[in-house]
Amino acid sequence: MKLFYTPGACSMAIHIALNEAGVKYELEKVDLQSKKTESGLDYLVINPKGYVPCLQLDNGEYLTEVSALLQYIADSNPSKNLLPPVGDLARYRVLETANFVSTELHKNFGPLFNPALDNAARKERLELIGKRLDIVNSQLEGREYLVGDQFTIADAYLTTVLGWATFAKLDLAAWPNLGAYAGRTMSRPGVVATLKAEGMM
Ligand SMILES: N[C@@H](CCC(=O)N[C@@H](CS)C(=O)NCC(=O)O)C(=O)O
Repeated sequence: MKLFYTPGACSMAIHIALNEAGVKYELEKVDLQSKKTESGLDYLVINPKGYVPCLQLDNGEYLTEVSALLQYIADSNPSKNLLPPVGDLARYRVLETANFVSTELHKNFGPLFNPALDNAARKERLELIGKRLDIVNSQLEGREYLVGDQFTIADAYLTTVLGWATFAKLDLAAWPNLGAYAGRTMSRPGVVATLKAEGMM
């Protein structure tokens, strides 16, 4: 498998899941401005959507979309318990949370990376993200991870998105459970290996 990624972007969730699953993979960096990969390939030929992540599977096919890729990696490595089995209610709790991270957090952070965003729009966006973080902070009350005591694909995704808080000048101290959680997930060997490989630490 080969992961097409951009350091620190949402593709990091896939990178974390691959490391947590303990599978072998290659990495190829994508420049999102030029749409070229580090080996000089035209990324738009690989993934016409133009964004990361994209995973080249062992059969040569390309698979995209964070949520689909996370499930693919978890279901291909069931012994790592990154996603409970079909039929187990806990599976749908993990998917419920991963979807929340995708649509309510990831997508709301996106515009903050646009330097043209004016201050009023930025403030409004940060307030909305804050309300969503209130929900996650409550979900983490008395828990190690988002769904119980097991690190899952939802945690791989949230860990990635929380990494954007510093850039967005969002102080996680306002959400004590989240701050403690970020400290826990960021010190997992699979996450540390990911951060190092992406040059983020
Ligand atoms: N729907 C996509 C969204 C992925 C996405 O937002 N990727 C961002 C990085 S976090 C990106 O590559 N943006 C560059 C672009 O859209 O050109 C998914 O879930 O995988």
